[in-house]
Amino acid sequence: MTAGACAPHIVKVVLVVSGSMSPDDSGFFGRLKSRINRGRAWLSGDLPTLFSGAIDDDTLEALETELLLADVGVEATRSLIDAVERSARNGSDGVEALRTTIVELLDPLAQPLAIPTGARPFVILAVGVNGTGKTTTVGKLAHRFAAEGRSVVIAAADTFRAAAVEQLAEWGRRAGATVVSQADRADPAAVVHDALAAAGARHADIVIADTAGRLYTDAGLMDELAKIRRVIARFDPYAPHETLLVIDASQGQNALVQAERFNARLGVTGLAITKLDGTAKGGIVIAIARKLALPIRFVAVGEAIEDFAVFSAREFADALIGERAA
Ligand SMILES: Nc1nc2c(ncn2[C@@H]2O[C@H](COP(=O)(O)OP(=O)(O)OP(=O)(O)O)[C@@H](O)[C@H]2O)c(=O)[nH]1
Ligand SMILES: [Mg+2]
Repeated sequence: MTAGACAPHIVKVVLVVSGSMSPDDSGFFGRLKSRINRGRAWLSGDLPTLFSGAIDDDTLEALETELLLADVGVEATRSLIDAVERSARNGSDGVEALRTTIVELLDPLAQPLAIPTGARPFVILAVGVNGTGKTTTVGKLAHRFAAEGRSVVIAAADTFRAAAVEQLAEWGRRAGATVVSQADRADPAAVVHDALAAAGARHADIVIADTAGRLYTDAGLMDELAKIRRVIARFDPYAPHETLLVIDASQGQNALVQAERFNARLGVTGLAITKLDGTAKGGIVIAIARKLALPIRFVAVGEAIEDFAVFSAREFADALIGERAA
């Protein structure tokens, strides 16, 4: 690495906040519904037919197959089937039993990311395997926070991909956030260090660090994340305040394994679940909730700012199952 590679490069962009910046989350869940499995919602499409007659063993078996195909996972599928079976015995509505059980499972984990006034800057570290949507999520988050009137510094700590810096510079421009970067192949921990120093000098509210995608099996790259965390902790022993794992819902059971492994190594404090559009595997959200009690902070159904929302258990269940009949 040349000496010049370590020189910090700070892109300062003027903050422009307009009223349209804050995404409408209720509209978002409408989009989620229309986009899951490209409009052929994995449950709502088939439920009316499935539950049109008496709920018998065949119905339950068909539902079980649907749930497993949607990557709900064996354990969560079992508890959902049990709930529907119980409701059938009581003569109540199977679809509503399914909805209630899904909401009961997800609701405790629908914990929005709270930014306390005490922690300044509040530090968010975005991690995950390659291509899950980390950089996009960091950009959307910066946009969201800026729209709320907070000052944001983005640390472009993916120094492997030159395009990541450009991607973030563009998001930074749109969000009115400061983007701190260094030359290609620079030490990501040094970029985060510079970003924290810049945030301190500017009294910024939030620092969001983007990191390169990595497999949890790559010990060297996982150590690199540990180093980034140590650098952050030198600024504030309680930071990072949020270790946000970004997972791609369309990867199904693989996403669950990623969550398990990253959590074991880093202590994940929140999840952003992306690419719920165009996947038949939206059930992975339920499997993750059942297996790992990790807060689900955000969900995404596309690349645009408005395709990003705070997770809501009720809205999610409605998107999967369809609205309650009037
Ligand atoms: N359909 C869809 N595409 C998304 C979503 N979120 C991100 N993408 C796209 O997925 C691709 C990868 O997104 P990035 O944000 O670059 O992913 P990343 O995790 O930063 O990738 P690496 O840094 O290479 O590990 C891009 O084309 C994004 O536009 C989403 O919710 N839905
Ligand atoms: Mg990236």
